[in-house]
Amino acid sequence: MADINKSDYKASNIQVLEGLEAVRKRPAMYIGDTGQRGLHHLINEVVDNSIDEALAGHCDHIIVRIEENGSMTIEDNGRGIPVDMHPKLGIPAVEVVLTKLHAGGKFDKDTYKVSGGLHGVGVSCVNALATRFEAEIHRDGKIHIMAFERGITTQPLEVKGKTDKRGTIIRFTPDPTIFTQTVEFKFNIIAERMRELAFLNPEVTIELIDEREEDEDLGKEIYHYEGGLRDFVSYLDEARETTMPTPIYIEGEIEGVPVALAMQYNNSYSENVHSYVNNINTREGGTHVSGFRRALTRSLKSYADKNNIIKSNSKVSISGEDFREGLTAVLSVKVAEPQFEGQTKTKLGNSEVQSAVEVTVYDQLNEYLEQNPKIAKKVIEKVVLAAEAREAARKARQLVQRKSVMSGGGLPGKLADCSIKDPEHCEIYLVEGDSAGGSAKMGRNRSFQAILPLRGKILNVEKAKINKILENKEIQAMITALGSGIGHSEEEFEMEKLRYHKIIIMTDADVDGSHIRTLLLTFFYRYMRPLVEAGYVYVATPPLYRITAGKKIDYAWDEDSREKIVQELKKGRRKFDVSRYKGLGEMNPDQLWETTMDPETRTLQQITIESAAGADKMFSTLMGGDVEPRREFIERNAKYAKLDI
Ligand code: 0RA
Repeated sequence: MADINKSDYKASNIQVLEGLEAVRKRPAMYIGDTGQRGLHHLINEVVDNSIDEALAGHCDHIIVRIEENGSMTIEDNGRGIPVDMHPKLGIPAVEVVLTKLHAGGKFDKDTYKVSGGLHGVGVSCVNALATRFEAEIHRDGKIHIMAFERGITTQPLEVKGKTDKRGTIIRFTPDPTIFTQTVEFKFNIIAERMRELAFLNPEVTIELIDEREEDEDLGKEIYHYEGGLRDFVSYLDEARETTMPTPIYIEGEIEGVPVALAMQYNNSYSENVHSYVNNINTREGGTHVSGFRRALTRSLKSYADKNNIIKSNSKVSISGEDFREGLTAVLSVKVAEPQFEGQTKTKLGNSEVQSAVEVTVYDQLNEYLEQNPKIAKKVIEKVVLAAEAREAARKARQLVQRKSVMSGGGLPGKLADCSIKDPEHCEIYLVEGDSAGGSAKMGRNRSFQAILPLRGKILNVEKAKINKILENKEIQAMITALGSGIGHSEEEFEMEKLRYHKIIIMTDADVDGSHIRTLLLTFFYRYMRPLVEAGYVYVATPPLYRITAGKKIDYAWDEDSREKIVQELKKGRRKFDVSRYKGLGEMNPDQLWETTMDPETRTLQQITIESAAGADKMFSTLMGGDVEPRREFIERNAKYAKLDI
């Protein structure tokens, strides 16, 4: 089909429209969902193309701008989308890229396309889901423009003047009839991804600008990290004390699989290994992660054996996880045709990648250990300590179990359990303090709501060892009440034994309350992460104010809504009284039920892990030992009242 006549052209055009129509009909199938996550996915879809240009060595600057009117502009200095005629379809290549499904990537196969990504559907989907979409291409000395509305061409490709620049500018306005929940772009959500991309691609500079923000300093961030993965690891460990002066860096390529890794040990007790395939966060791990783990274990073990570091009289047996306690690592591989598996399609399946990573890491880590004997010794001593603590924890865990068996039925005395037993319909409120616990017990619906009062502050789990954590009374009560056990692995954490599918943290709306909430969230994140991943953890939101006018009672959750209610009452010339709730304990059982516990009227905030790296960062900053980064973090994020973890 070398020659395409007019009717063929039309035919291919109709096909194109049908393709994008499918995207508009079932958007969630293409971008995951049509909520906040899907909305922000549109930006990633465009930026991924600019990053592809960078990976191919043609782009080093990307500007992402949230416009004052809420539209998005993404500008890069890549080659520009090709504008010449597509040999087969007889329409400009740019039109193919912007209107044909799955044509988003490159035409050549040499580059590692990001198109295998979470959804990887290409820019055409963004076009389909935008009320307006414009492409401005600077290429071959000319400015070319083309525009669309909901995927339909409204301005065919035309030349609009000369340029001495090169690159692509995409502007789009998300369609509110598709994104019915929200079309508001959130600076923080975009910032997290752009920072991550800048760490993973040290050759690029990414500017993020929020034109809606009046204060110019607050509305602009520039991400550029020459140290790449090393900088990423240092950033993640910013609030931690590290065991080595700089992260270990390993890089190589085996059988066409480029591997890069930065790692370092710190004095915390948790493992933080983040992995990426073609810039996509593989949260469920996969072959690249198992390759890394095997290399780490083998290399450290053989070094310890060779140098007689592990005392022959040491009775503890060291397991794989001991080598990863207090380890922060970022592993990034590029795979030409990635196979993604798992529940969220974020687990790499390609078997050839395991050995590529294992060989690269094993060889270079051995070399590092030989050259840095002092650090090597420190690391191995740490591993032995981890093994000993794990052994102690196992004993403590047995003790908790035995205790719960001895106390008959196994449930903690303070727990007011619900009467039905089907976990799917059961909720447990973790309530701060005995007095609030009392109100909650009286106010609840006892058929499906259980109450566990927690006294005072629980341990700061970021700083404590697992055996200490398990000795803590409040933690023990929580573990026995929930029934699932603790830990990350399947045999340790038993989801099927979980007794409630809603775990609701209910604390006072004050500083202490938020401290306790963060402590609990840290505990869940570190030791019961499957709960957070399953979306079972919630935070209750009690009101801040009660406004009484005669028999009428209103509640307000913030200053603005209080002001609104007060103004209304003033207009109606009614007498009223505003009182501020100092704590949950001040609410009577009915009020607590009505505002905070009744499924019909309450608002629960579901805790999600939006980005594993971001969440980890937040936890270490909020909970870690260093005061300065914590103060900075809170100041930086103060304007975003809600912390998304
Ligand atoms: C198709 C082919 C080529 C580049 C692009 C698309 C491209 C798309 C976007 C979207 C945003 N920025 C972009 N930059 C490039 C290859 C270009 C060539 O071979 O000259």
